[in-house]
Amino acid sequence: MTSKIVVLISGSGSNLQAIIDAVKAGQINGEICAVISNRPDAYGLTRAENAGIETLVLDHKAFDSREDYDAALMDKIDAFSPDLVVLAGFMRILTPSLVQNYLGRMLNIHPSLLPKYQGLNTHQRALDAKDKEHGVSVHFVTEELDGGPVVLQAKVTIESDDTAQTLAQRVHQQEHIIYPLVVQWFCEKRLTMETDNAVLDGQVLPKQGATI
Ligand code: NHR
Ligand code: GAR
Repeated sequence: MTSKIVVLISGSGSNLQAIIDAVKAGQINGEICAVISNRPDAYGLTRAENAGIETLVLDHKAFDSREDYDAALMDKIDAFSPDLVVLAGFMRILTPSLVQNYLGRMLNIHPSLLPKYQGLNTHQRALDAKDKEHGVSVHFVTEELDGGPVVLQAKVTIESDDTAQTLAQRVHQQEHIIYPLVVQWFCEKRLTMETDNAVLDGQVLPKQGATI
């Protein structure tokens, strides 16, 4: 059975593109049935249109509260009855009721080696802390922001002349490798979330996720 995927974005959508390409290449046994953006000007919408994928904009500015916004968002997502919801640079914190509704079938990519640097401005924070390495994590979404079980991480060595921009660029290259791979595992039914653990091929994954 082909898995149905809904992708949520806010911006450029380069991770969305990597997943589109992996579906097209037959690497992912899934179908992206819709791309939803909270920002009307997100370039990822154009990427989706170019790939012939249905797009929807649900602008958070048109809603009075997060609860109202998320209720509307849940309606839009549920209309596609997806097996998997993928956050790909989606920049709105989600309410507990929305997260509960998709528990175990919602993934996020976060640009840090979680549990380090939850939240925003991760590249600058890694530089400010004089870290030697940085990276990216794919995790299941739970109510705790960037706190759900990690599935896979990729590391990037920090160079002495790195800026937040140069570092972000190298992290992005890794993102485009690991996110399609994790989506592939999920669609192959090899990956599940069980009581706050990520499980791959029947094995509970360690806190830092799988090793590839
Ligand atoms: N929601 C829950 N409940 N749990 C997670 O793990 C989530 C989530 C929603 C989004 C992505 C996340 C990231 O990878 C994500 C994970 C946005 C913010 C944020 O502060 C923080 C983390 C993430 C996404 N957003 C501001 C807000 O008020 C808005 C910022 C903006 O619009 O630019 O929602 O880092
Ligand atoms: C990615 O670097 C992703 O890790 C990050 O936003 C970028 C989106 O890029 N996500 C977050 O910071 C979530 N808060 P993209 O739109 O080109 O995929």
